[in-house]
Amino acid sequence: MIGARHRSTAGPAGGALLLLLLAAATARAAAPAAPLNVRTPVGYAEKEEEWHGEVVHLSWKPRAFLYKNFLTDEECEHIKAKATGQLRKSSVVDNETGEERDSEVRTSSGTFFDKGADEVIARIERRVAQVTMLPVDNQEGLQVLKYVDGQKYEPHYDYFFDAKNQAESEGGQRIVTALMYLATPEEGGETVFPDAAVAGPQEGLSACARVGLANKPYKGDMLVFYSLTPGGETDPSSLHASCPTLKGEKWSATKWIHVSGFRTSADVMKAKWAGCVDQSEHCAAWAATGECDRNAAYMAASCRLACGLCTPQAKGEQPAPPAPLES
Ligand SMILES: O=C(O)CCC(=O)C(=O)O
Repeated sequence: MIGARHRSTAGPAGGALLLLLLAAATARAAAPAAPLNVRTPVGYAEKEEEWHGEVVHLSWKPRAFLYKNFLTDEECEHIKAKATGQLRKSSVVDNETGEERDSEVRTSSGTFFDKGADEVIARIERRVAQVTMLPVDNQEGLQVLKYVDGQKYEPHYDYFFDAKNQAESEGGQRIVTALMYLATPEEGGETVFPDAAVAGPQEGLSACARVGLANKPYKGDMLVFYSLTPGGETDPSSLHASCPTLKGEKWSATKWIHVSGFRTSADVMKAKWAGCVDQSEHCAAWAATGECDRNAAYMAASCRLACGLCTPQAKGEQPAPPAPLES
């Protein structure tokens, strides 16, 4: 109705305005799109932990970016060594039940590490949070995968179809995947988006990767892509696969990031740590700079774990009594 009233009162001046607007829209439509595959240096690097380096914008559909040399050689080797010995055949999530099950769609082997499993992993998690601009709280634990001898993961989405995995305590839907490469396979192993709107450069790709947009794994690089559109809808163009690793080894470490805190709600944490929890992800950093003494009352209420005022206990056990506070 509002639109109809506008049209009937437009008159000659309104018509001229309409023509101007149309001309402007046409000019905008004709403007060249920003080029893809350009390496852009980003980052601040003012603090020791801040990452700076080159980011390559790969595509808008899906929204995909490549962070060059995101991990150091030592970090890649550390994760592989830690995972070796606990690798198991990878499973998939059943779209209806949300339960894990075996499938020939995915033939790699892999393992998971809890968040903050060690200092190296915790540092990488903070770096991933920095560049994705989403808190560590929203990340799942680190998934490590190894592919050899033609192993692959056929096209799939990282967003969930079942209700269980989108529950509030699970952080809701997955929004971003941060896929870090821990090795450079000699042949194959590309991450491919068969339904991407643009095709990237094809040189050096295996046959599987010549459909849609592909990224060739290089040790240390991180591929970041979005499962949700900026409007919060699931994005079907994020369909992706790991092409068969034909020669050499492919290793990857994945961070799936949710729209809100993953298994960090107060209830879940309380059950896990029997009340011995930090209320803020900054507690450890505050404690390290002396806030437990300087700001004792606040820290005793909000950062009991980081200030060492209690001991985490398994569910059902009694937490240790808090140490007396210095005034
Ligand atoms: O390893 C890859 O390139 C893709 C891995 C993947 O699709 C996944 O773990 O969801």
